[in-house]
Amino acid sequence: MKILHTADWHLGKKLGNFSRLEEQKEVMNEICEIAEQENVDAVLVIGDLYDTFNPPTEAVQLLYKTLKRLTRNLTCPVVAIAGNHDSPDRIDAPEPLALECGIFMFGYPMAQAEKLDLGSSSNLKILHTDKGFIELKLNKIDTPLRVIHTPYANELRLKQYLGSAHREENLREILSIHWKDLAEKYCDKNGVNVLLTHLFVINKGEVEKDENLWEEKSILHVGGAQAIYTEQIPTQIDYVGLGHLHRCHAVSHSPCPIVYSGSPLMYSFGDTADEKYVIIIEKEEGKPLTYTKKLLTKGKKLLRKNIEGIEKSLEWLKENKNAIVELTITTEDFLTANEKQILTNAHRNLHTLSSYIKSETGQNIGTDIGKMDKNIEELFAEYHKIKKQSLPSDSLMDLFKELLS
Ligand SMILES: [Mn+2]
Repeated sequence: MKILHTADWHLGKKLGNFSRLEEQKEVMNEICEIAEQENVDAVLVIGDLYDTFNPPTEAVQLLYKTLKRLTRNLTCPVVAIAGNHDSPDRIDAPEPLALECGIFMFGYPMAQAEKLDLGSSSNLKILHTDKGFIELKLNKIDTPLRVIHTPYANELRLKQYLGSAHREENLREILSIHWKDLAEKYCDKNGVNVLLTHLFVINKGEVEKDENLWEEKSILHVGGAQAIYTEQIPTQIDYVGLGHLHRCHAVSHSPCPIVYSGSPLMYSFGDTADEKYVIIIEKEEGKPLTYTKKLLTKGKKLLRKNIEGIEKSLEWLKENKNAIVELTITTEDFLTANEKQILTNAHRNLHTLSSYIKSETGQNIGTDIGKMDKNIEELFAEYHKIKKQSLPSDSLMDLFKELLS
């Protein structure tokens, strides 16, 4: 059995004024080509299908077109779940049409697919469904694919869906029990068992050692759901497919591979992973499951750069003309309108241009456009102080962070 795992497509994403739709079309095409070349038996898309709750029509069409193409005429089922950027209702809405095509879309954590007959023209069959679970008979293989699916929901909602809103236990325990129940009921050695979720999953032992995690954590964890530990994964599971973090990496290989495929394109200047991948999972009977990363080659790089002086900046812009750029120039004096014009004209995808003024002693005496050395939370606090003559309260700051995440 061969399965393709991808996530965090963020269709409809814009970066300032830059639409990423053309790049997204190219990379969607590339993902379809890989699925066709590899002749995969199923595809998993693990959340953040769209970038916003209300995506543009073009993004919706690109999603439907891509999912439909991935099913290769009812021979390759696609399971897609909602991420924190998706409106669960919007993900659920196409269900009646999607099901007929072999596309299983789950917007809510306890969603259960209708157990319909896909007709005699396809070997694809739904063997079992339950709340948060589906078992499929694939086109060419007798071994069934079991999928435990837990789309994103914030902590409170996730607890509500799992029927435990009033209980004191933390989300971790409640999810563990939910997963364990499903795994014990449906997942034995006679099938391939995968668990899909769009949550923040960490290996408790590793987290202090991994510096990259801290940045991601501060962005993604706040206001969302509690981090899930790898030790909560039921032992029956052969592979955990994750979405949420945009860097392709395995969180752990115990009790099975627990893997973030990452996004197919670079979506933020803070994204330190400039190589993007999809994952191909392989499970042969009687052998342990393996997986490989397949490089994606489409889309622009996002580069954040500090350079001293205009000439060097122009040179660097020329060398990196295909990237989308956030440039800070250190200069002796504020940039003139003319200099700004020259720099802006030198690059098609100059997303942010700011300057950093250096005094003779080398000290910063002011910044020009935007205060790029401050983070957005500090800027928000300053803005609030100017508008309301006071610093924002903790609860307002929390709300602001949740919106950011
Ligand atoms: Mn995402």
